Amino acid sequence: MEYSKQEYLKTYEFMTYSRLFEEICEEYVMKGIAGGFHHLGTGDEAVGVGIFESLGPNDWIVPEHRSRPMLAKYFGQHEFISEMLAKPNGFNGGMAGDTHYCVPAKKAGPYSALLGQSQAMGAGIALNYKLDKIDGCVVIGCGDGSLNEGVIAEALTMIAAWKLPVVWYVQNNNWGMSMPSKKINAISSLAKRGEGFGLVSASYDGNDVFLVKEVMQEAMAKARKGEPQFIEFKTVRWAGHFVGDPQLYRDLAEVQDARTNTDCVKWCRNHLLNRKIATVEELDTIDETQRKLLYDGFNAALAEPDKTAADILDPNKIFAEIYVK
Ligand SMILES: Cc1ncc(C[n+]2csc(CCOP(=O)(O)OP(=O)(O)O)c2C)c(N)n1
Ligand SMILES: [Mg+2]
Repeated sequence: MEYSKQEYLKTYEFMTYSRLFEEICEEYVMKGIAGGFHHLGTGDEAVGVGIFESLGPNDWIVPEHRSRPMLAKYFGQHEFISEMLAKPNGFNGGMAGDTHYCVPAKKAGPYSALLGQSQAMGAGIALNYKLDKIDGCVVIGCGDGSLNEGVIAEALTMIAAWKLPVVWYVQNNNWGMSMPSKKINAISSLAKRGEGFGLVSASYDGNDVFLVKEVMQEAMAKARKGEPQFIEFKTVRWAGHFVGDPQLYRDLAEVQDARTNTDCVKWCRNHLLNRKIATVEELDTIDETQRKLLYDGFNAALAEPDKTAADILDPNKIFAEIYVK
C-alpha cells in the first residue's frame, strides 16, 4: 500500500517517539531520577505503532503490556507519563500505573498486571459491541507467554463461538520473562493456536511497520463485520523483562543480532530514505523534535508533586480519581 509523504513521516515520527520514550525512561530509572517497575518495548515498536495507527474512531484497544509509548502518543502524553510515574495528574490519578490503567473515555484498556485478565475483559467489551451493534472492533493483544494463560483460552473460545468483533494479536518476542518461547510452545507458529479455536489466523514479521498496518487494516475491516481474526507478529525482545534485569538467562548475541539486522526503527528510516520519501535532514529533525517533546514530558511529570499518604488511603478520592476521569 502507498501512503502520502505526510503519512509516511507521521509513521516514522511515531516509531522514533516510541523508541526514545523507552530509552529516556530507562535512562531516568537507571540514574535514579524516576522510580517504578518498567517493562520496555524496545525492538517491538513496529507492532504497536502499526496497530495504533490502524484504529478507527469506534475501535477499542486492550494492548500488549509493552505498548506504553503508543498509549502516551495516542491518548495523551502528560496523562500517561504521570500515570506511569504514579503522579496525581495521571489518567487514573496515578493510582493505577501503566500496568492497571483504564481510560474508557478513550476506548483504551482496562489493563491488569495479572496476565490474561485484561484480554478476557476485552472479550467482554467485544460482546457489548456485538449486542449494541456498535460499528467498530476490539483489538486485543497479548505476549507469547501470556497466550498460555487459561483465561485466554476461555476468551478465545467465546470470541470464536460468538463471532465477536475482535482482532486478537500476539506479540511473539521469543520470551516470557526468562522462559524462551520455544521451550514452552511445542508449535512453531502461534497462529496454529488461533486456528485451533476456529479463528482465521496468520503469522507475520512484526518488524515492518507498514506490513503490520496493512495486515491490521484488513483484519479490522473483517472483524467489524463479525469475522474475528487472530494474528501473530514475530519480534525480538531487546530489553530485560524489566529495567534492571541483567538477562543472565539469555545469550545476548540474540539481542545483538536483532539490533544489527532487524531493528524496526532503523528499517523504517531506511525504507523512507531508500525510496527517497524523506531526506536525512527531515528525519533527523523529527528525531530531535520527538526527543525534546519526551524529555520535556518526563521532566514535567516528574516535577508534579507526589500524592500524599492521605490521598492514597482516602477511598472516596481513589474512586473519584479512577472512575470519574
Ligand atoms: C497471571 C500471571 N502470571 C505470571 C505473571 C508474571 N509475569 C509478568 S510478565 C510475564 C511474562 C509475559 O510474557 P509475554 O506474554 O510473552 O509478554 P512479554 O513480557 O514478552 O512482552 C510473567 C510471567 C503475571 N503478571 N501474571
Ligand atoms: Mg513474550
